[in-house]
Parts: sequence; structure tokens; C-alpha cells
Amino acid sequence: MIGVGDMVLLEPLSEDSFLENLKKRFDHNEIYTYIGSVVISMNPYRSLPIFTPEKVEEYRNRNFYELSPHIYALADEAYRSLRDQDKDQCILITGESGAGKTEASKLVMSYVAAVCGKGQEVNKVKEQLLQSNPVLEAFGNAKTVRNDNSSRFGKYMDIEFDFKGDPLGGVISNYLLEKSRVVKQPRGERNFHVFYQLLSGASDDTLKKLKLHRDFSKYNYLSLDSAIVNGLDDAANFRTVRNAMQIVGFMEDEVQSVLELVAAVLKLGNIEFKPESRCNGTDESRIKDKNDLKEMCELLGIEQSVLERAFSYRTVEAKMEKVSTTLNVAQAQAKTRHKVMGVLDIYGFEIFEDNSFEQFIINYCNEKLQQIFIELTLHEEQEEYIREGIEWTNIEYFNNAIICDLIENNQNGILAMLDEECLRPGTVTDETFLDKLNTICAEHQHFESRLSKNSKFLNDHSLPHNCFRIQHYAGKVLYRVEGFVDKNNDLLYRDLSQAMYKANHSLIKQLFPEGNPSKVNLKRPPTAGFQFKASVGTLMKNLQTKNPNYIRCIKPNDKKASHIFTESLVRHQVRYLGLMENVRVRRAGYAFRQAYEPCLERYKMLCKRTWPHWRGPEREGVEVLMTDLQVPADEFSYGRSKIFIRNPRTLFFLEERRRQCLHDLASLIQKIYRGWK
Ligand code: AD9
Ligand code: MG
Repeated sequence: MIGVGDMVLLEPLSEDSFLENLKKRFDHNEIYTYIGSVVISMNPYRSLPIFTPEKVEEYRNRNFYELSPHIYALADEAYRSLRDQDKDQCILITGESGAGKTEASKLVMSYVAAVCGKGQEVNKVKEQLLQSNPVLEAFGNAKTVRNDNSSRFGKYMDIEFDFKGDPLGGVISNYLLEKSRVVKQPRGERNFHVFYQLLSGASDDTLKKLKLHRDFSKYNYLSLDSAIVNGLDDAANFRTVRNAMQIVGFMEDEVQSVLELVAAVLKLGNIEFKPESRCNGTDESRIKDKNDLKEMCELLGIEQSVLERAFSYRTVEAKMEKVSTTLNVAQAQAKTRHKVMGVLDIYGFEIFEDNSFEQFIINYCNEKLQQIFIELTLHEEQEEYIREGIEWTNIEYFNNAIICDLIENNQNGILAMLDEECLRPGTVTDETFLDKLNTICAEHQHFESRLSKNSKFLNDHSLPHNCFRIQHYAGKVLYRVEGFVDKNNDLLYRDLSQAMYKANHSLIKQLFPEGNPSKVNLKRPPTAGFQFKASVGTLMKNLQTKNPNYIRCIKPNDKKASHIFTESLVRHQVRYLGLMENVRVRRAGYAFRQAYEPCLERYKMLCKRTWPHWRGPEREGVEVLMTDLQVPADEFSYGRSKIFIRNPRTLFFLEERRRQCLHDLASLIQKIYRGWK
């Protein structure tokens, strides 16, 4: 073992020794390290030979602490608890952008697919589950300055299993896609992969049908300075995605429709407007060159004049009767009939030079996940000791509930204020929103406590005039308010959705149901922020019903490079992820706990007095067992309903004795059987 595999066993424990251990292991390609049952995963930024079918076999059906730390051990433990103990599981993967969350989620899914069920039907389901990834990534991931394959949406997948543990299918929920990227990308970043994949990988014939050129530079939406990404083969990925779409279940004509839509978006980006003065003195916008518009209309089966009108005449009346697209935020569903394993892979915490509404939403989501981690591993752990009457000294940790509240509080949280501003009649601008934020934060009693020394909302005169700053758990982020109001409103002019609905194209029609003139709904749809908050709330509730398994991803350097361990960067992540507190709580506590009854059931064969039946109370049975086995008294404590075992080694000892016992028993039965024959 290189270094110490479980930080709980690290001596002496300090932040420095913690980092040293991580570095030592990282330098020797040991990218996984435990804190009890939590897996720390360091991004190696290169492929390591540790994800082979042989490795899968090695970890299959083995106890968590038996082998060296690996993400497979966590996946195996989660899958077996699901299958054998009927406990729904969730895998929570956190870490900042580029830390390796998406890769980790795929490793977990491929491990579970490798070990669960067999047979033609089951294999088909597994393939579909795995192949959903390339499709989602093509449309939802993009190169950013942080990560060449950055997830620009949150993904939660519930994989459902039958009573035998065979997979039945999955439900995928998406959370707030960064739609604005289609139109504009920050410098050094790209649009969603699918555009480049299509242009690079489609056959000449397909491109001709789609009226596209292979040359990225022909399209305004495809930024040029970073269109080619080292190590990313767009053409090969296009074939992978095409194939994956087929496996997932798209019919050939549906694939075609999707590609037409992608092509139409590229055309749309090329349409340019020019102002034209009318005789009554007003300005009106006119389309400069109508060729792209014509081709776009041909692709989507829309009459050109209809779309042209919708583009050019955005009347005041239409402005007042706004109708919005509903966001693609599906509710996380958990069907109780089946066993469920949820895998959560969201966009990681982001601090850019320029942070807008998208980063605000992404970082809010990360705050919520940090909160659930704190609730379940730090808070709940300490609460359980108190409940069970186990002696305990509290360990201090930073609770980010205050930041979540600052953002989501129904009365005066930032999202509520933004909504209030968006719904207010009169002139509403990003600046009026910022003014409101500043005034309320300064005035309101409730906020004053936050503005005092513990304040997480920061706005002083040193900030640029259109910005506010939040002290997130993972660092201070400066947000520029420009676009907040529009993005939160997320409104589409009715003329446009109606034009789209008129298309002779089944997919487009489905995407703009609000354009149906017979279903005009003048009621204002919920804002983007409101919907996001609600769906994140539902997700958190869903996660809390499951047994959590944590993967905490760490980014070793800012260069996307292998072999570099930037200590200051890792130290910062170790701090804000609360990993030291995690070790302390775990060390002060007990690595393993089990209710008396199942504990007695499992180990009663190790003691003559409890085997084959123990007639008294279970707790006494366990006491007899531990005394007989001479387990040192400081290794465990008796709680009200559970036994708490301090060190995993004690558990190995019990497991080893049990295995030996079963082995002896099997030999004995064989002997008797042979003698009998
Ligand atoms: V973001 O929040 O979506 O921007 P992630 O998801 O945390 O971010 P991702 O999994 O996409 O990061 O990892 C970034 C890159 O690191 C990958 O594209 C790989 O090139 C690299 N990576 C991550 N994990 C591994 C690994 N286990 N083995 C090899 C890896 N490379
Ligand atoms: Mg990702």
C-alpha cells in the first residue's frame, strides 16, 4: 500500500499530512483514497490501467476495506446493499469543474452494468443505460476554460432494478441547461459538442441534405479561436453519438429530425438584421441576407414569410403577452416498486472571470449538495451518536446552510428578490434588481445578521458598479448582474413560438407546444430561477430517501495536465470540501455500525453460546459474542439499538472468522456426504 489508504488511519493527522498522503498516492497512480466509506478521487488526466475487466472481477463481491481503495469498491458496496439488503442507493459525486465527476459517474455505471444480471434482454438495457451518456454529452457538454468536456447541465439518473438486482431501465432528469451558450461563448470556449461533431463527422451526402458546409468558420455560432480541441476527435465522436442514438432507441427518421434541428440552429445564427427607417419615423429590423433564412425554413418546413414576420415585427402587444418555453426540468421520480440506484453528476462549482446567472445557478446547486453532505455525514453522524447514547464530543465544522438561505429564502433570498423584480410592473432592468438587492440586504433585519461579520453577501464600494459578490463555501464569486432579469424571465416572444409551431416538422412542433394558437396561455409561466429551485428541492428530498455514497473529486492542477499536483489548489479543495472535518468526525467516531439483530444473525456461528439460537435479548447475545471472541473493549461501544465498531480491522477479523467457519462447515458437510455415499 502506498501511503495510507484510509485517511482515518493517518498518523499524525494534520492538513499537511493529509495533503502529503494524497500527493504520495497520486504520484504512484493511486488516485483513490478513503475517508471511511467516502471515496476521494484525484483526476489523473490520463488513462490508467485500473479500469479493466480484470479489475472489475477483483472488486466484485469483496468487502469494502479488503482491497486497495477504488471507485469500484464503492460501486460494488452500493450495488450489493441494493440487491441484498433492499436499500435504495444514491451516488453523490461532487467537486469543482474538471475534477472528474462525469468520468466517475461513468465508471460507476459501467461497473454496475458489468456485475449486474445476464442475458440478452438485460444486456440490451445495460447498453441503453451506458449509451445515453454520449448522446447527452454531445448536446449538453462543451469545452470551457476549466474542462474540455464540461457538463453544462445537471444530470440525475435513477437506475431501476428488479428484486434479483437485474437492471430494468433508467429515468434521467436534466437540470437547467446553459442555453445561452448556443448563442454566445466566452473567449477560449466552444459551443456544445454536437455542432462540431456534425460538421466534422457527417458524410458529404448528409451535410448536403442539411445544407451545411464542413467549414466551422461559416457559422457565427461556432467561435473560431478554440474550435479545435486537442485530444478531442469530433468526427469519431459523431459516429459514436450516431450509434448511441440508435442503441438508445431513436428511429432513423428521428435522428434525421434532430440533425435538421441542429443544422437549423447554425443557420439561425447566421441571420443578421439591419435597422431600416420607416416613413413614420420608427426603426424596424430587416434581414440582411435571406439565404440562411430560406434554408432554415426549408429544413424545418416553415413558410419563410411566417418566420420572417416573426423575426422582424416584434410588436409591443406581443411583448406584453409573453409566453415562455418550459424548461426541460423533469421531476426526479423514484418508483417504489423497484430498487433504485441514483447517480448524480452535476456541473461543478465554477468561478470564472465573468460570472453570470448560469454560474449563480450552478453554484447554488453545489451549495445544496454540500449541504446534503454536511447533513448526512457530519451532522447526522453526530446526531446518531447522541441518539444512541454513545459518548461524544462535538466537532466544529462550517455549515453552509446560511449561504443556501441567502439564495433560496422564500421572503428575501436572492432568487425571491429576482423573481419579485421580474414580476413587477414598470421598467425592470438588471440594475434595478441590483439596487433592490443592495437596499434590502442593507435594510432588512434578517439580512443584517448576514451583513455583519458572518455575512455571505458582500457588496462594498470596491466592487464594479454592476456586480455583487457571494462568499460561497468554495470561495468568493463576483457576479455581474447583466442578463439576470432576462435569463430568469426566460421568455420567448409569442410570434416566434407560433411560427415554430406552424412548422411542418414533427420535432419542432413538439418543442414549441405553447405556439399552438388554440392553447394560448396568458398566465405567466414560472421563472427559470423558481423552477430550478423547485426541482433542486425535489431532488434533495429524493436523495434523502436513499442511502448516500460519496465520491469527492479533486482537481490536481489548473492545466488539465497529468503528473502535476499543485499543492495550494488541492489544499483549497480539501478545505472547502470539509475533508479534514470529515476525517475528524470519522476518527472520533466509529467506522462501522450495525443493529443488534442482523449483527447477531451474521456472526452467531462464531460462538458456542449463541449458536445455533440465542434465546435472550439480541443486545445481550452480541455482548456474549464479543466477549467470547475477545475483541478489545475499546474497539466498540454498545448503543441503544446498534453496536458501533471503531476500526474496520475489527470488522475484517469478524468477517474472516466467519468465512473460515463457513469453509470448515462446507468441508464437514462434504465429508459426511462422501461417507454417506
Ligand atoms: V464539469 O463540472 O462537468 O466541468 P467534471 O465532470 O467534474 O467537470 P470530467 O469528469 O469531465 O470533470 O473530467 C474532466 C477531464 O478529466 C476528462 O475529460 C478526462 O480527460 C479527465 N479525467 C477525469 N477523470 C479521469 C479518470 N478517472 N481517468 C482519466 C480522467 N482521465
Ligand atoms: Mg461533468
